[in-house]
Amino acid sequence: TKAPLRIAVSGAAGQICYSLLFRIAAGDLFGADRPVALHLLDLPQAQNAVRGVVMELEDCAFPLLSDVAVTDDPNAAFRDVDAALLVGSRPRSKGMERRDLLSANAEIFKTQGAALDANAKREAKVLVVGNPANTNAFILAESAPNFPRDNIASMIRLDHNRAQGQLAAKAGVGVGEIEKLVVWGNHSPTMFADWTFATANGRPLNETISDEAWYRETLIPKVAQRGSAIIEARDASSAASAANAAIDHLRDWMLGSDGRWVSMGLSSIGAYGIPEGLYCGVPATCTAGSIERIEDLKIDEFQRRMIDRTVAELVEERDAVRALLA
Ligand code: NAX
Repeated sequence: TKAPLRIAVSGAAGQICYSLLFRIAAGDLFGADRPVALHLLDLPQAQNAVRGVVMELEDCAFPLLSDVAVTDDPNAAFRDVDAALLVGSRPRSKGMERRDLLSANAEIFKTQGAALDANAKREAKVLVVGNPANTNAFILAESAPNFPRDNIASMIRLDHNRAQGQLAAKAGVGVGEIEKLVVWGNHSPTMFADWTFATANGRPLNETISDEAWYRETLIPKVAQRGSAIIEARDASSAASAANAAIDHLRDWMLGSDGRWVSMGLSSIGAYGIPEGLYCGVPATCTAGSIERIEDLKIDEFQRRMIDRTVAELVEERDAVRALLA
């Protein structure tokens, strides 16, 4: 049998991980012939709860799960891992200002960046899920100067999958038939779900659906506000779908996307007027472990306006956090 892939997962006691860890252990990430080992990271006060999750993992008797380690030390968690899913972050509590939220998370991702730099293999793939995901990924990268920036990404895949589901339903096709969809920008209500290049069975989607008003006034805001709609309905934020998106993102990245476009929060190289180094949702394809950015798309005036708006928000977050870290 093959050697296990080692995966660090932070926020292990939280609700996303209550779905994510079991799916990884079941083989949904790397397939049924690849054993996995989990390094579970959470805060000192959550260690007991993590041990409960480990008992349940044991009780599943997953044949692929080779071992599980539990720690509150990011240095131990990131040692020798092939991938890391950074799900844990500080949620907004009652009365907390946006500034306090940014600064609490900046501290977390600064510490984890230093630990990543000191301990992880340079080829490890790191996906930031915890919010504010784009800016947390930015801080992580800034705090890990010797770790390749392109091996850090932030998650916008849940928004991509949400848009894909809505578009398939509207077009009356299977979700798998939708291609070349892009979600640009911040994982926040300013995100831009863009159907301009999208196709259904190879045919342009804006011709198949042919309803510009629906696209602008229903689809785009619906995708942007889907997270709030789920909180409203469930009294808890999306968890199983977030875990699923994290698996989709990491699997495509490590095993390849088979030529399909995916949306990923990547460190900008300056394309589309996105400032260099900013973590921003953009289109890409992947082949086993490497990302190819799609950088030559022709952007129309509406796209320009929508991209500029979400990028402006990211720049504002970055500048606020830079000031806090200085
Ligand atoms: P929970 O509050 O259920 O769990 C978070 C866990 O993280 C807790 O166990 C907590 O102790 C732990 N944690 C906090 N600080 C930590 C640290 N410094 N090191 C290690 N662990 C730490 O949240 P959950 O619903 O699981 O969501 C986790 C994060 O994902 C949140 O920030 C949430 O906003 C974010 N999301 C991001 C999404 C995206 O698309 N990028 C979508 C889903 C989700 O909203």
